[in-house]
Amino acid sequence: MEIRSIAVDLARVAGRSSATPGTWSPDGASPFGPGIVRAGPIEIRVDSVSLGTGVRHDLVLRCPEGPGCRDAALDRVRLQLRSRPSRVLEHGWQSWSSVSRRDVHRVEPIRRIAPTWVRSIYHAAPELAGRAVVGDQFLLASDGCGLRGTEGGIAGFLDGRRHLSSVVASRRGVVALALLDGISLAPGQEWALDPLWLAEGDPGPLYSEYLDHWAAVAGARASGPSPLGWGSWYHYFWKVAPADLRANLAVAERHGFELFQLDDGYQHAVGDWLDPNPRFAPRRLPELAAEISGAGMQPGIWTAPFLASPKSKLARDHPEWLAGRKPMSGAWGTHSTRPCRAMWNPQAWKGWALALDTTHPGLLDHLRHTFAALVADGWTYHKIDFCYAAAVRAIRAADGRVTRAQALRAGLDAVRDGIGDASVLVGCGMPLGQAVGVVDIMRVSADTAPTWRPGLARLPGYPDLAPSAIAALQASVLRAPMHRRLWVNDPDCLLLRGSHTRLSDDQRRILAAANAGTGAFTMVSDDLTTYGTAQWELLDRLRALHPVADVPLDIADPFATAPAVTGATGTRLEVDWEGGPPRPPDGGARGARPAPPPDEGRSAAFLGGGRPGTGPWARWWSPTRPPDT
Ligand code: 9PG
Repeated sequence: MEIRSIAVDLARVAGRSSATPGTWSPDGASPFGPGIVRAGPIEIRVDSVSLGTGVRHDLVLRCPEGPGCRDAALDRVRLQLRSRPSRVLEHGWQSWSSVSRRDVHRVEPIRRIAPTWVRSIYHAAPELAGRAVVGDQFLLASDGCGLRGTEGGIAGFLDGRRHLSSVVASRRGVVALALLDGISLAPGQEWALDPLWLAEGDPGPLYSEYLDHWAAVAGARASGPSPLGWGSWYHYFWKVAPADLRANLAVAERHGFELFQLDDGYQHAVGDWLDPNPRFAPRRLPELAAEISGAGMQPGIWTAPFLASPKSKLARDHPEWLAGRKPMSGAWGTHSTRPCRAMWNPQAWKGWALALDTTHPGLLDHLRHTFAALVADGWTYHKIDFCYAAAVRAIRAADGRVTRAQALRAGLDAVRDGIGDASVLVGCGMPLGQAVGVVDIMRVSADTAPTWRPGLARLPGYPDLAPSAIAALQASVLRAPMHRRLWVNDPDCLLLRGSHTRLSDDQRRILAAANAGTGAFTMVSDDLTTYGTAQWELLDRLRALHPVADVPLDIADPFATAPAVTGATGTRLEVDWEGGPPRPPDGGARGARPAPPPDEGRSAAFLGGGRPGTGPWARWWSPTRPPDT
């Protein structure tokens, strides 16, 4: 892939009559290349250096001295690329967003009628939802690149600290967007974009190489812990009570769990993380943390640091910490009287939750103190959730001066400051680009559920995001190469229970194989007192093979119907979550090495369920026997 042309789009600014929307493009049709390009009054310095198989492009915007770009609000930088793929990986913005293989013309127009706040939580550029196939942060193409257009390729930003980014694919080609959110530059000011890496070749190897470069540039924390854990959410949900925790804690202790994580449901209101609700008040949270460490496990707690309920003490005492709602026109502006709504959760939270303004120094201080207090209470493992809220389009105190990416990163840095370097940070509902280098573990999928396919409660245009095993499985497999490159991948909890479930034995075995094959970060979220031999055997097996499974992973061909995920230790997962009719043996298996016969007897370790041709199936095996089996 190469850059063909560049343009800077300007935003409308409410109340600033001098600012006109429009586009600055370079004069004439000069070919794009390193050096200085002038677009309208702005200068863009381009440095291109070869990096591995591809080329790294660094672009620096500069506003010259003088009145030229005064009052101009920069909406986005648009880089038209020379490639025309027909099939790409639609890689969503945050943990829960869609990750799916798509033909570029399959745009899901129905997403346009999803409410604005829904589109805003799944996409970096919600206005493109239902209008184009987009890869946020990066786009992987199966074809359409190279001289003859037969090769695959990738266009990906190597960092996300400066701005959000989207790479748009259509029949007309590929456009990489740096989303600048209306920032303006002072005369003489320079502003660097996050570096962009462009490469052509086999999509599988390119995907891994891209992640290596991204991790290096962004300073990933990829060597953190991967404990065997228990979480409260997928069995007890928001009704979790201390008695449930105690019952599970006793069993978890007997079985040598390493982590015990309390999820949503203990707090009085979203936003007030140090105030428990009446169910928890008598036992107080610090006592609970002490009980968990007393049982030999790390105490983990869930929060949503960038959200607040309108009923919370935080929202009442500090209305100035709430982000404001953008006017419907989409114009940028600095005033709003209405708070920005970032989630509607009638069951768990009885209504709306509002987005917080992480450009506000007072809120950042509050976050540092709150998280330091939680650590002082004994919680050293933090699952921070709904983090996209700090980066939805909203009006923030520093509006016009920082991008949404910078606002989110400021919030994340405050949380990390509060918990310190030694605590474990897990991102959830988290935009990927801004979290690299801050989180140790990252949820890489939508929520799981004890049903294979999504139920009827599906959002139009987003059927694959409704809680289900398949929702978690698909994204976790397609994002497997991020494991131990950007962070430890969290493929969401493994639900092994035999009651209160619609998963069959076979489906649970498929999920266990997929857990092993996507890095083996294992959290269960069942009532452990109901576990029988089958559950404990499967869990013991996963635990035993953890050392060989928890390694950097590659996908031979991300576009294959049944992708093969291979580990540096020789492990191999083959999985087909849709489980269509049988295909010819090499159907879609371009680039894959021939598989050894996956029978249990001949491999040192084996997990699997289902059979090709009869529905969903998975098999995972390792050539080396785990040390303690
Ligand atoms: C707690 C849960 C669990 C879970 C998280 C996250 O769009 N939604 O309404 C929506 C609600 C909940 C949710 C995701 C989306 O789940 O992924 O593990 O912690 O919050 O509330």
